Amino acid sequence: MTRLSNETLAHLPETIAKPGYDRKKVSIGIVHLGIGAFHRAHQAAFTDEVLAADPSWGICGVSLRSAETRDALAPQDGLYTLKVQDGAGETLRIIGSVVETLVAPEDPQAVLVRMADPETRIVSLTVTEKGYCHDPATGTLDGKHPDVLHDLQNSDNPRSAIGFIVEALARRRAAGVAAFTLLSCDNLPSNGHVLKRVVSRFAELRDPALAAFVADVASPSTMIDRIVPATTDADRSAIAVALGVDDAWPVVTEPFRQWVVEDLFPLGRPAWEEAGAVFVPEVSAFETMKLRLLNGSHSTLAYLGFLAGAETVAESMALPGMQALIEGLMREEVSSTLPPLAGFDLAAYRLALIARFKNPALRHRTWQIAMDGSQKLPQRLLATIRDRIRAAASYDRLALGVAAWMSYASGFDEAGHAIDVRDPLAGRIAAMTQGLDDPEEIVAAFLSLTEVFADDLGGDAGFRSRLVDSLSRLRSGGAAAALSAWGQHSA
Ligand code: CS2
Repeated sequence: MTRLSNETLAHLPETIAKPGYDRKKVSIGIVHLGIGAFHRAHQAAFTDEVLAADPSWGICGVSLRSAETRDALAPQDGLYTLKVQDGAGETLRIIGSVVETLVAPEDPQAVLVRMADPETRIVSLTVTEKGYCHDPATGTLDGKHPDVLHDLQNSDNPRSAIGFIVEALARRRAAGVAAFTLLSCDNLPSNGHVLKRVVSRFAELRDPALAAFVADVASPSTMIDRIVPATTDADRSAIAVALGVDDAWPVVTEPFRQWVVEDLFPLGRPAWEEAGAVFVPEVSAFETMKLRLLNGSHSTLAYLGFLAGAETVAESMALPGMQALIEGLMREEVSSTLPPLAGFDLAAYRLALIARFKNPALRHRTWQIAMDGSQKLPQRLLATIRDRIRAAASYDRLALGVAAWMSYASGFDEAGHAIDVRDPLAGRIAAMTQGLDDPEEIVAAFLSLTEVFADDLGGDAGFRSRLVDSLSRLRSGGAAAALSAWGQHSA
């Protein structure tokens, strides 16, 4: 079958929405590092909707590792389908905002040239938590990270996002070009501050004069939200039927989307507000709410669901007791820890989250969310637990989520089969827990991971005993039984 491309675009069925601007007039104003499904379903879609007003904000999408996305999108002139679906129906839209795709390991110079180009005014990122080469418990640069060490030695040929950003800024400074705005779109608390902190520290390690230039770079924080499962072959086939042409890398997502951004863009920005983004002076309250309610629940239901045999989030939500557990976790344990958000209806937000998790049209795998737990848990569950301990309040559901992660990350499911654990600490965790059977010993081993728990939680006797209690329940009766006990408890 023919491929989706500029040429075939004109012949697609009428029902499919298409870019409302002339793609030939689009030039690059944004370099995006980490062009995965999330970026393409969220920021690239917002940008697509406002390019007609100003075509100078096209996107150059950079993959920092594999060539897969470029190989799929380049033959399609960067075009791809965005399929939005829930139980009520679906819509298809062709996104045209990505006009160039680069693969960093193949040609780091091409990426640096693009980033140093004066026309590039924003460098945005979705590189996941581990892409920041930081210590998740403190949010500071991990000076011993292999990519950091590599990029300090080879500043001309970096491999990490941080190395690329600092080298591109060095080249702009040398050429007398103003710094671009940095825009972290990852699920980190105060993501703009975290990014600025690691980039500044890296620059300091390179050269103090460069560090002074980097100190002035704008790095607004953002809260970005849309659930985007990995695309499957079944998605590709269904979309090819609807389009009448092949699309090698469509993206499938939910109707909901939210983007709250601090308005700090010295070199300008697209009019994203026209597509529904909200600009605010300070984003952290939104971010804390989203990370603790959405992502904290997501991780909890992913680990428990996976252990109980649920392949997807919707299946996990259907397990007896799960909905009661997640509702209770949000209402009883998380909500009181959130900073006030004037005029915001928290109860409605929680209700909407439950409906989003239950979206029957998305096959969002629990395994996908379970990835990189050591990087995710600090901001999703542990910061909330810290606040609850400080307030002398209970946190049994949150502790069950952390214990479920420990059980999962130890590497074996309830039938004794090996789990494909993807986590930067997977090797260390496996070595540390190998042969251990006693929940007390397993918990003690995990709590020694200071980059995850820091010294305070690692040494908290009450926290330790709750984890031991939850892990013992998970190991003796299984996750399904632990959940249905919660269901009865809350009924
Ligand atoms: C998920 C998030 O994979 C995960 O860890 O919790 O990607 C989640 O779907 C998004 O943050 C939703 O905005």
